[in-house]
Amino acid sequence: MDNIYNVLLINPPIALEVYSEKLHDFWLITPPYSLLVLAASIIKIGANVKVLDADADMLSDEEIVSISMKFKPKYIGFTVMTPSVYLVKRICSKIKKKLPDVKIILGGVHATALPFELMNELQDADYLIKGEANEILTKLIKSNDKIENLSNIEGLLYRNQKKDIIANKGQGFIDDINKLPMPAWDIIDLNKYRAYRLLMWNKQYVKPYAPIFTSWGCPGTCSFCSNRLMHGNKVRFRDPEKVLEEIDYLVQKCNVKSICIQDDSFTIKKNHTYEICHGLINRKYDISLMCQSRADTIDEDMINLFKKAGFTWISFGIESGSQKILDQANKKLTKKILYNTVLLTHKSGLNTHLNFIVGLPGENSNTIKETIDFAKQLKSVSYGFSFATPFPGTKLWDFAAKNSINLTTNWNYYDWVNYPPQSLNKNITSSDLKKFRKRIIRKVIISPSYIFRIIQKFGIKIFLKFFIVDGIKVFSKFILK
Ligand code: B12
Ligand code: SF4
Repeated sequence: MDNIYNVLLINPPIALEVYSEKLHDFWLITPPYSLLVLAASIIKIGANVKVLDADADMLSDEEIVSISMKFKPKYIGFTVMTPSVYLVKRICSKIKKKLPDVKIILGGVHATALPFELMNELQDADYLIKGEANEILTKLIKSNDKIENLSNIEGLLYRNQKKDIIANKGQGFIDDINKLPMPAWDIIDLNKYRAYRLLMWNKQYVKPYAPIFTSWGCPGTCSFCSNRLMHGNKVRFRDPEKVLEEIDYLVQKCNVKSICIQDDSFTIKKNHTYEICHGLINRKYDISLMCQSRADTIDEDMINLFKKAGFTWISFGIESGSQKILDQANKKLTKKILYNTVLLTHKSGLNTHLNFIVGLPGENSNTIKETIDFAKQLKSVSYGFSFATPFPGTKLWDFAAKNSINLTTNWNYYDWVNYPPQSLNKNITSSDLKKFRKRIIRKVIISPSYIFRIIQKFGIKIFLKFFIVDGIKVFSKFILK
């Protein structure tokens, strides 16, 4: 490419708005992986890229504008999730006032789910890219913003001279993810990223922290999940050699101490998982590893291999203690499988983090009781209880429309942390849902058996530090209010 364009990719400062400064110190701070993957692709064609992690750096709008002005970008890209729509809108408008010629590009999950609506809502945005954006962004940067070039780029939305929104057909989807370069780890400082302190109480392994992906996509069809919309059902695997090379880079060059394999399920293709685990065993790195798995794709041999390879945690989506709700959510898993897998994981000495969802269609006080009983039976040391949130593009969103459930159009509410939940069950109110969640937490976590388990496993010092000091902060701000 002849011109070297400055491209600024911004991760919006969500944490500051949602969790506040006080709790920022406590939360997971994860590198903006999506932006680093995009950065690597456009660096290859000569772009001069800066990734501004306004989230990790807790930047104010003014600081973001000032950094943008200094960098003099031709393009500024934002990743947009549903609850960050208004935040991105506000920042775009402030940037455009100071830099009227800059071209603003939107991408990410919400941009893919409701592209036309988002371009309408964010009048300061010039472009929007649907789906996996690497190739499309490369074409856009090469297009020189000429309309005749733009009209040929599939998956792109832009504005014509009359400012009408033009939506090209298609959506970005990368068939061979092995062709992508390694994320541009060298353009950020990994020292500022760290794993959830609650999961990594051994200080030595908290940071630097990095997520990696060994595959994109998930064959699952769960009603509450946005991943299918973004990455499709066809799972694409990275060559294990490339994955191990990336881990080598992160450990040897960036001194990373904690890695989360963030695939939707790291265990769906046995050979792939085994090859990576054997590579890790040979390397003997002193790091902490965790991954996410679907309970029906992992067995005792694999769990034992994880243990040998240095994994300390596996995260499972359990969702509910009611088989009826699991079936209705299209989880395609039985409670028996979930129970046996979690048990096997604990037997091997690995810890589990178990995710549950409160308020899925079919929820009532009986199913809540089933969830409480099941969560207790599973005897984990870490649980997450979020509210069922009907994100655009999910089957829950369609369910609400089909059942005439009025959903709010305020995107801030599509966040299971800070706002009252929306009910998907006609006879249950938002305040019932909050009560249900409190009940679950009280019975499962603030219970003598849980406290005993934690002290037995991690000792009284860890219990006091993480579960009393930090726990009270989190509980009082979000969970019990
Ligand atoms: C890591 C992660 C986070 C991290 C950091 C996210 C970040 N900014 O990097 C944290 C913990 C902060 C987070 C928070 C939340 N998350 Co989250 N998260 C993820 C996760 C697990 C991985 C993201 C990732 O790196 N993917 C890998 C990359 C390669 O894919 P990608 O992100 O889709 O990026 C590609 C495209 O989207 C596009 N793209 C992305 N950004 C941009 C920007 C531009 C300019 C362009 C052109 C293109 C583009 O190109 C990329 C490369 O091809 C995904 C699940 C998943 N598997 O993707 C959920 C996911 C994105 N999160 C989700 C949710 C629900 C949330 C929360 C709402 C949870 C909550 N608290 O209620 C919050 C939202 C915070 C907020 N207020 O905006 C949903 C999205 C729902 C939605 N419609 O918004 C997902 C899809 C999970 C799911 N199974 O449904 N999340
Ligand atoms: S919830 Fe997990 S298993 Fe279900 S579709 Fe999403 S990523 Fe796949």
